[in-house]
Amino acid sequence: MSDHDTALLLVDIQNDFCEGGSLAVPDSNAIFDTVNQWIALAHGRGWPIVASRDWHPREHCSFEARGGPWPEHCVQDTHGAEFHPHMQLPPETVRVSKGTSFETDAYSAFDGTELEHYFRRHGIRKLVVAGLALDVCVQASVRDARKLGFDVDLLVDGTRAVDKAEGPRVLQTLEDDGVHLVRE
Ligand code: VGL
Ligand code: ZN
Repeated sequence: MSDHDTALLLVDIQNDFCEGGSLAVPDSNAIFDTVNQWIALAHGRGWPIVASRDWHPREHCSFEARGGPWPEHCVQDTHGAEFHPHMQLPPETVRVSKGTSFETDAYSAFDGTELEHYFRRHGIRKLVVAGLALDVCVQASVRDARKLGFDVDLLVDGTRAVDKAEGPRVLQTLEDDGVHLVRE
C-alpha cells in the first residue's frame, strides 16, 4: 500500500479531558488501545504524527469564570494540560498548541496553528484522526480538514463525545461530509 501521503492526527488527548480531569469526557480512557495501536502503525510506516493540545492562558475567555461555556481546563503548564501518560507518543511527534489567545477560543487543530502548511509541505493528503472530544474539537478539526480537501479516516473507537448522546449524531454528520468512519 502506498501511504506516503498519510498522517496521524491526535486531537487534545490531555489529562483534563480524560477520566479524573476537570472537563472529563465520559469513557475517554477507552480510547487508548486504539490510539496506541495506530501510533505504533503510523510510526512503523513513517507517517508524520501530530498531537494537538488545548493550551489556554489563565483566565481564558472560554472558562465559566469569564462567562464562557466550560469549566477551567488545559491551563498552560498545568498537569491537566499535559498529554495523557497512557498515550505513547514517539519523540518525533509534532506538538501543536491551540486556544492560546486570551479572548479567542480555537476548537479546530487547524485554527490559528498553520497546521495546514505543515501537512502540505509534507505532501499529506490523507489524515487518520482520533482524540477528544468528538463533539467539540475532533468534529471541528475534521470539518476543517474536509474543507481544506483532506481525505479523513476517523477512528470511531479512538474518540468519545463530551455529551454522550451527541456522539452518534456527530458521526452521522461527519460521514455525510465524506469522512470515512473506521471501526477497527
Ligand atoms: C475541547 C471543550 C473546550 C476539546 C476544548 O478539545 O474538545 N472541548 N475546549
Ligand atoms: Zn478549551
